[in-house]
Amino acid sequence: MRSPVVKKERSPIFDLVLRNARLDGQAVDVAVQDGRIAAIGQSVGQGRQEIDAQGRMVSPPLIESHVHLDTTLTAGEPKWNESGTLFEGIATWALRKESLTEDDVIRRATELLRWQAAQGVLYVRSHVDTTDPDLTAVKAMLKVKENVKGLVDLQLVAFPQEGILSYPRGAELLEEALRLGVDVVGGIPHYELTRDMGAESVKIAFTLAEKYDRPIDIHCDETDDPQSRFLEVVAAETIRSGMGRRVTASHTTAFGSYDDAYAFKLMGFLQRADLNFVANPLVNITLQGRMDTYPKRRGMTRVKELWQNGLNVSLGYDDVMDPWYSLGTGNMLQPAHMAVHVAQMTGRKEVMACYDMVTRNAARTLGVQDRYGLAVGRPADFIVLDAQDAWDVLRRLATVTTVVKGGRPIAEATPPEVRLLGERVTFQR
Ligand code: 17E
Ligand code: FE2
Repeated sequence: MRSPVVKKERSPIFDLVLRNARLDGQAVDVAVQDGRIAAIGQSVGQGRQEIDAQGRMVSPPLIESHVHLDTTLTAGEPKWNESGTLFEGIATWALRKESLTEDDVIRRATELLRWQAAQGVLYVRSHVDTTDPDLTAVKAMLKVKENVKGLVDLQLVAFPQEGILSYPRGAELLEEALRLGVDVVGGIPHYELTRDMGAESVKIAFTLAEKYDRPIDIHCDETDDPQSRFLEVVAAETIRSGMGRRVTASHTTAFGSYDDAYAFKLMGFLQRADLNFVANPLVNITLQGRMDTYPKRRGMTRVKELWQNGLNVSLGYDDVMDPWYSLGTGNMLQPAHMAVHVAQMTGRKEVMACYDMVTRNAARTLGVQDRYGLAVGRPADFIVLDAQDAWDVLRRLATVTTVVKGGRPIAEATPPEVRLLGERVTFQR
């Protein structure tokens, strides 16, 4: 493979120039100086280093809004999740946790972060299980966060997998994780032993968020049970606290099972709260619907309707090769592609919106929108994709051919070349 990175000698004025890229249908060059975007336009000056985008699309990096890096790369350990349910996943992870060490977590999480960075995923929000008396995964992930600085912008959520009130000292462990430096407060109200404990657990999460001045990201109503109504409690607490965009409700799959009268009323409250939503279509299409025969529910929140009602929705992979999902690569185009199908967002603008859900909407969820995006003065973090536009990216699950982080090329890839009976075929895969 011939590298698209070309060294230039003549009086360079920029550290790096990306030539002949496509942005909103226009051919542009992107110039980088001192790790920031210095110019975007036609025929900008020379760069010490130049990359030929060959007319391909340039985009801000992909963002992973919701993944579990402490559990990644453990599928089959110590056993496989045979039923495919959320609950067997939690029970399997509880077994794997017994032998957890910091080195084990650091090795696996770092490996996945490298896969992500190589595929242009440069911002990641990871949940980390706090229901462990030793907080082994928390301590390990805080080290990983330090280690990957400069490569991936990693946020950690203190996630009480076995409950805040239903696990021994669950609330204390959650608070200790925040004291140790975990960025975001989590919760799992639908898995608390009773409805009252679920509602109380949401209030505890908000109290901690206010005390430590941290955002919130709650695993909320991840069930097909239409009676699971903790999202309304999260909305009420968001309105009371005024935390708005600093609050995220993840999964909310029960919203896909609520009756329309309730869902319609709730949508108005959600708009008042103006919180963020994260859907995990790859994983929830497999975890949910498991107690249904037929018709079988899709087990995803109302992504299209949330988007149509002006709420911020982004997407997560959730799991890569762990007790909940044994497949996966970390490529964020896959959940976006699955969202198009599960949410039936097949209209032209709808497909484009699904790309936003793994880029700029996700920047809002993570609260990084002031340093994200292709604009002069922003950090020089961007990717080139083997595609014309966002629609084309999702149609073909396009290859990310170049990844630039902080003004430095950190990864490159060649799109697959398809041959038929020794001849080169004319379509692009
Ligand atoms: N834990 C949980 O409660 N739900 C999930 N989807 C995963 C872990 C992956
Ligand atoms: Fe999750």
